[in-house]
Amino acid sequence: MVLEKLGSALSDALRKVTGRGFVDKAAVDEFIRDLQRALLQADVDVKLVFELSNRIRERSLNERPAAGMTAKEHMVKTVYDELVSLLGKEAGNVELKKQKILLVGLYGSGKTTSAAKLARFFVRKGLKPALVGCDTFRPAAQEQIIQLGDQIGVPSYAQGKDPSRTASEAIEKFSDRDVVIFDSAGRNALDAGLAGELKNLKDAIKPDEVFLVIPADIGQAAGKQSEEFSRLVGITGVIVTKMDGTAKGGAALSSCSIVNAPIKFIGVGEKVDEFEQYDPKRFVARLIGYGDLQGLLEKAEEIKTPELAKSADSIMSGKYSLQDFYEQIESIKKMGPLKQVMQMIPGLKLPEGVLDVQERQMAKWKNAMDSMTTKEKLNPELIEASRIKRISKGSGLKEDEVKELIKHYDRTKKMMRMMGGKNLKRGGFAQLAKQFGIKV
Ligand SMILES: Nc1nc2c(ncn2[C@@H]2O[C@H](COP(=O)(O)OP(=O)(O)OP(=O)(O)O)[C@@H](O)[C@H]2O)c(=O)[nH]1
Ligand SMILES: [Mg+2]
Repeated sequence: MVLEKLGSALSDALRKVTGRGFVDKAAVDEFIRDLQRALLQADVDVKLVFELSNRIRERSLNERPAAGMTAKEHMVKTVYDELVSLLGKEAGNVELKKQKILLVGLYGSGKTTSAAKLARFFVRKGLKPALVGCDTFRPAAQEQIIQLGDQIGVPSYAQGKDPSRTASEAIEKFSDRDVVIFDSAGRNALDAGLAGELKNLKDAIKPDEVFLVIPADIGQAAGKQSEEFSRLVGITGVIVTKMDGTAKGGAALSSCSIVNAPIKFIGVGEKVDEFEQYDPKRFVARLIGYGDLQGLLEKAEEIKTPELAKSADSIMSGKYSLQDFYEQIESIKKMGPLKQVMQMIPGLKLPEGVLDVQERQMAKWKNAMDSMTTKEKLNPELIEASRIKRISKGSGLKEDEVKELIKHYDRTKKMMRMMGGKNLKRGGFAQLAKQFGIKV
C-alpha cells in the first residue's frame, strides 16, 4: 500500500483513542502527539501539521457532536475531515471528452511513463487517445513513446527536431482521436531554455489541460515547483508519480493542495496499469483504515437529512425497529446500575452474577448499535453479511455477537407482536427486564 507507514501509524493512533471508554482532553492530546509524529515522518510541512493539530484539538474538545453521534465518532469524523482537507480537499475531476493534454515536468519525473498511463486510462473509459512525443531533446525519447504506444495499442507520433512543429503535425494527424496526449522534454531545472520551449509548445497545442508531473519523493518542494510551472504555463492539474517508492509522499500531496493545484492522478508503480485517479476522500479512508468509517460517514450524512429523521418517526410508530430496542436499553440504563434497580423490588432474589452478565451484554449491544446507521436501525433486515462484518469492525464485537444481537432483537420483536404492539415503553419495569432475559 502507498504510504503504508503513515497509514499504520494513523490507524494505531485512532485505535488507541477509540479503544478508551471516553474521549477526554488527555486522550485527545495523546492522539494529537501520535498524529503529529506520523505526519512529520511523512515529511508534511511543520506549519501545516500544527495548524491541523490545533483544529482537530479544538473541534474534538469544544464542538458538540451532532445528534446521534458519539464523542468518539465525532472525533474520528473530525480527523478524517481534516486529513482530507490536508491531502487535497476535492477529487480532481477528469473530463471524458475530446481534448488535448500537455504533460510538463523536470527530468525523470515520470512524464513519458505517465503519458502512456494516461492513454491507458482513457482507453479503459472507452475513449480513443493518441500519444505525441514532443521531447526532441533527449536521445531515444521519441522511440520510448512509440514503444509505449505499441505496448498499449495506442497510435503515436514522434518525429522531427522542433517540438512545436511535431505537435502541430500530430494535431492534424490525430484530428479523429478523442484525447491527444503530448509528452514534453524535461530539464534539471525550470531554466530559460525549458521555459521558452514549453511556452512555444503550449501556443502550438492550445491544450485543454496542462498536467504537471512531479515525483512523490520531491517532498515539500512540490508546492514551489507547481507554483513556478503554473506561473509559466498555467497548470490545470498535477500527477504525483512514484508514490510507491517513498514514505514521504504526504509532503507532495499536502503541498500541492495548499497551492491549489488539484492532484488528478497518482503513479504507484512502473507498470502502465499502476496509476490511479486521485480522490483524497478515498485515499484518506484507505490510509486510516478505520474499521467502520463508511458507516460513520453515512451516519454523519444522515444527520444532515431531516427527511430521514421525519420518516424515522413515522416508521417507528408502525413497527418495532432496532432503534426502539436501542432506546429501551438506554432507558433501562438511565435507571442506574441494574443491581441497584433490582434491589428496589421487594422480595426479589437473583443468583449472583446474572446481572453483571446482563449489564455487560447490554453495553456490548449498545456499542454495536452505535456502529449502525440510522437506516440500518430502522430497517434491521438490511443488515446482511457485509454489514455485519462492518459493524463488527466498528464496534469491536465478534461477528457472532452482532448476529446474536440481531437474533435477540428478532425474538423480542416476535414477542412484542404477540403481546400486541410496542406498548412496552409505557409498560412496567418487569416487562422491560423480561425482555432482556431477566425474570422478575
Ligand atoms: N516506481 C515507480 N516508478 C516510476 C513511476 N513513474 C515513472 N517511474 C519510473 O521513473 C523513471 C523515469 O520515468 P520517465 O517516464 O522516463 O520520466 P520522464 O519525466 O519522461 O523523464 P525525461 O523524459 O528524461 O525527463 C522510469 O524508470 C520509470 O519507470 C511510478 O509511479 N512508480
Ligand atoms: Mg520523458
